[in-house]
Amino acid sequence: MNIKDALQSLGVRDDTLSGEEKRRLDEDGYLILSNMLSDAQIHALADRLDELLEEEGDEAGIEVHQEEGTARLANLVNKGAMFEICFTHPRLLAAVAHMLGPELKLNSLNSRAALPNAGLQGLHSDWGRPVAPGDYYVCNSGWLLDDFTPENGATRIVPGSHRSEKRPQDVLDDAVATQPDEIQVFAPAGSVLVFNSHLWHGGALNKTGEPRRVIHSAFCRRDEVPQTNQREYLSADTRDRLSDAAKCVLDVL
Ligand SMILES: O=C(O)CCC(=O)C(=O)O
Repeated sequence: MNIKDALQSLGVRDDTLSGEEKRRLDEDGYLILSNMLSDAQIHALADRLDELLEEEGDEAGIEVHQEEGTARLANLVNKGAMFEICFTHPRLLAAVAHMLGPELKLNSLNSRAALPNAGLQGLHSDWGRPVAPGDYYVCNSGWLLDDFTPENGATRIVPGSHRSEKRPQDVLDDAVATQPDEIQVFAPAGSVLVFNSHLWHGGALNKTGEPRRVIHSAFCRRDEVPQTNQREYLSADTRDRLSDAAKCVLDVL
């Protein structure tokens, strides 16, 4: 099975996203997909993340990245069937295919909770160099397990900045400072923020007493080295459970 057949088999069609949604991805570099998770799914995912954080302790997130002031986990592909939706949902994959083209694969599947009074990051793009508009290599999505609010560190972005041919880490004197044209993305739990990873973005300060939790499923072009290479990481249990189409998205078929 090739990736185009896999996307078809997972339900991705030319009209899975509306023309307006595609336009927003092109121009603004992000889109909010509403009602992607039921309450039961949100609770199952959040409970599993709590369990994994407890089990993994100081090692949590170590496969990819650990970050002070956050609780991170990585390689969620292999840590529960409930995470499968984050790399097989047709609306998500349609958005990714619109940004990267159909020759895509999963880059990594991680979670990040901004802890109380922490979580502020510098604005960044997730690629090692500036790119020309339309020539995109990576995109990302945040599966909200908590409402994103003005208080709890909702992701900040600069709309349209994926077309600037500049990376914030190269051109800003202080990438942590609030930029005049930045906004924060507010949406209820169960929504997905899908965005071009060349868009200037970053975590914001969580001013509440509760963690702000999100799962990031990130994608890259199929010919790039992924952040978490499932050819090395995929467990026998996960391989046995996944459909061929899902395995194709992981590039392990
Ligand atoms: O969790 C967020 O709001 C954004 C996280 C992010 O951009 C990152 O970890 O690189």
